[in-house]
Amino acid sequence: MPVAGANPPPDGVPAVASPRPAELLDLHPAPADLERLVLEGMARQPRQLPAWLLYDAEGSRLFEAIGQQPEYGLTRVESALLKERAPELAEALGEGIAPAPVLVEFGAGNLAKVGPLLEALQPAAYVALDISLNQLGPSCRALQERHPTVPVLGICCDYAELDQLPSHPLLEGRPRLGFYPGSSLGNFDPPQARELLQRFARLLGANGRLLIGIDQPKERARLEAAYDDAAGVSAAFALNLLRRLNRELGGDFDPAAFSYCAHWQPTDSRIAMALVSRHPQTVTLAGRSWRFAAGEPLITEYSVKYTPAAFQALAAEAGWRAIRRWCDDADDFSLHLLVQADSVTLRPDNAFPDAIDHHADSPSLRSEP
Ligand code: AVI
Repeated sequence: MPVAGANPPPDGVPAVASPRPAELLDLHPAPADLERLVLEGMARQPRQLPAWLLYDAEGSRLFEAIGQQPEYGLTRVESALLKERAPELAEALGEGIAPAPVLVEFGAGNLAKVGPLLEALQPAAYVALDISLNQLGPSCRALQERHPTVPVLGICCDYAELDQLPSHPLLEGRPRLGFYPGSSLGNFDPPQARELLQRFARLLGANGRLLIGIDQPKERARLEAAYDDAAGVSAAFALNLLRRLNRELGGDFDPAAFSYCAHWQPTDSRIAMALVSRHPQTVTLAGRSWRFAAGEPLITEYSVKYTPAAFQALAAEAGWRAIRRWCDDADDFSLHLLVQADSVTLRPDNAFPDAIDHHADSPSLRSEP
């Protein structure tokens, strides 16, 4: 269902900056689905809610603020990689692909990372998938103005549940390249992450490729600080979930009765983020009562960190072949380029199949095949 496009320019004003308005499709889960998912999560032991629920309008704003905290380096490091390496990323991503592809970004958020890639790749269209309609609409319109030659389509949806991309003229008859930045794959447990990568392969179609950002394990103190920053933004982000539940599912959570914590769990190579009940209490949600013991957690998110080898093994289980990796100087974070395992990779002259094998020349950013 189309919900909004950028307003056309007023009469008499030529549309020079943007030849077409960004389009938006709204496939957000219905309130009934939200209630079912929350009830399922509350019945789990420990209680755990889907991470995408964190991203209402306020949650999206707070997540952007997390990206600016000194302790949370992921966003800065990935953005620098994308900016500095855009030409070679685009070349590797689009190598041998014809006609001009559609670039599909999963979990696009505020669309702040894709600019350099759009410039370098010049795809036939850009499709942004995200759960937050509030953020997606203005972000798509702003992006369309900055990149008037690339048609922009926003699709508000839970991309982890999408069986196919909606039919739309921009998506017809074009190869699809995927972009999944931010290490959001880490917010799914490994079996779900494998399924998600398989889903992306189906959504992108035969010969689809995927450029994906993956955060790596590092020292406990750094990780725990990144997910529990001194300014309290990560805590506010998690506590905002309770306000959303109160508002949308008639809950009576008292945010002051929960404390936020983020712990590194080395066995599972993940940060566990939780709201912990400060004392025994009963909460009403979706017309039911839920008892919390003192110290009982409500898991808001996990963030799994993958070494390059662990990620590449997971990708292989999902039918992808990792053909190249870019990382920062400290090797804290990687961008991996994946091709479908049964596809052949063509040299630019399309002469014969080969694995791509480039080497980095920048001292601060590295790449390996
Ligand atoms: C979106 N995602 C990759 C973030 C992460 O790092 O796992 C979510 C986040 N939650 C708290 N801080 C960041």
